[in-house]
Amino acid sequence: TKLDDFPENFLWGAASAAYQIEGGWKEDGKGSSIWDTFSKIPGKTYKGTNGNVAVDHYHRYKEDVKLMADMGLRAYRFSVAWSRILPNGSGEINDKGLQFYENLIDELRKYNIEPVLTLYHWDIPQALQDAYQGWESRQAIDDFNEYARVLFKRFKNKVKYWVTFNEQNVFTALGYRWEAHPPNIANVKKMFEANHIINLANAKAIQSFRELVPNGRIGPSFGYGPIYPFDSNPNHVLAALNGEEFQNHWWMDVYIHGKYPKVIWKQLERLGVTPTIESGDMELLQSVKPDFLGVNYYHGGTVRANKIEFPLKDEEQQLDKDFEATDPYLMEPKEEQAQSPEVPMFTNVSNPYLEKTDWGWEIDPIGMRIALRRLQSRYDLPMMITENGLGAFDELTENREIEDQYRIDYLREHLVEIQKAITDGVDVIGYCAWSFTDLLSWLNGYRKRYGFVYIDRDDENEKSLERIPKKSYYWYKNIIKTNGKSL
Ligand code: GCO
Repeated sequence: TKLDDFPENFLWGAASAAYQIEGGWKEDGKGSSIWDTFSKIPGKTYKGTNGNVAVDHYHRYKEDVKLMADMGLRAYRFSVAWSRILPNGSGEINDKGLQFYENLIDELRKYNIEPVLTLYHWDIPQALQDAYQGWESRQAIDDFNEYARVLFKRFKNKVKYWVTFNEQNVFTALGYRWEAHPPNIANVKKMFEANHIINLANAKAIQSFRELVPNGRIGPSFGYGPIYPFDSNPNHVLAALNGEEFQNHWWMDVYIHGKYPKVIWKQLERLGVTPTIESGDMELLQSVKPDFLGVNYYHGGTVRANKIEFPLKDEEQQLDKDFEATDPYLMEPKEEQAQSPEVPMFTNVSNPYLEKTDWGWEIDPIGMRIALRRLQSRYDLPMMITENGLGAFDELTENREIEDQYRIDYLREHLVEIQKAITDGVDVIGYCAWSFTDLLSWLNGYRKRYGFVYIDRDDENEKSLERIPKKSYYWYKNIIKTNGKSL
């Protein structure tokens, strides 16, 4: 089949997050966030790296936006640091913080780059964590709403696209289950409670948005990956259905339909970890619907039936071992519970058909098309790819260039699958590659690079922080210029 062209106003973009690029962590009245605290706990991040300086975007945003403009970028997704706007989380507004984002937005608009503003990219103010344990308390719903309303009012005429929460599935799992992100907790019950509270915060902020920004577009960005069965054994197919509902629809159904999937709800009931539903909660969740779905796509997952009832065959042992470190949340009870109702719904394995990145992430461009197709069928909303990209060890050549052909290949293969999905009939409105410049990887320091623009710094030294466009920068520039025809 001949492929359809990308839509005329397709938002060719790139993305970032405040903590990963800004630096200026105490500048102009900014308060601390939970990441400012957590990254300083010994052993939590690679070589103790943190975002105190990051890539100094706070001071160099004009230079960065100029590079975007020279590239022809049509959209730039960034996040606002809540603790710049409300240093104590609520109450006093810090105008200098607002001014920074206003300057950034004005600079983008000067070059006709559409700002895509993320309200929450993982950095709740430390003051709210101290006051009431952050997302564990319902007070966070009102405080988040207050923060969102400040931004809605200030930027309603300058920003059309808004993202509420970035990868709620990722930050709640890593933060409340795996002690890998702040608030550094390992408690499944708390994870589900916090999730529910964040769902309510999401809905309430969207209510405010309808009132204050009637012509804007808002939606969450979800870290989505399609779940595949290990093979056509119906037991594995059923496990994949469980995985898909548990790892994806548990969140997305709430965003779009205001309800939790019944099958997973019953499983959580059996485990005694359902969140507390108060009267009015479900009505609030059902009262709003996003305008679009932000999809962060890196890879999917492959699962098999649980290994207690369906023991592994010899040849499956290695696939299983690869994933031992990342068992899916609570779906893997201890062996002694095997006879209880807590039979795991699925077991993650690695996919024998897929190559991996330097960081062990599966490379699966077709999964992008499958993702878009599944989400279009289930939710029927326009979609924006709000993240997709390759983390790699980029090395400067003698001429101080970056020959990142591997990144070009990766992005091109994913974009071709997006074009195929569009040809299939999926409504995709934009693509924000992750990321524009290199930035701080939350747990992996500065050596895991994603950007179109190299930053001269490493984990120990800030060095010159010079910006050096990579080969992929010029490649993407041409893709944008031809509206994808040169793919
Ligand atoms: C990393 C991650 C991030 C995420 C992003 C999620 O290495 O730290 O890949 O960069 O992609 O922050 O929204």
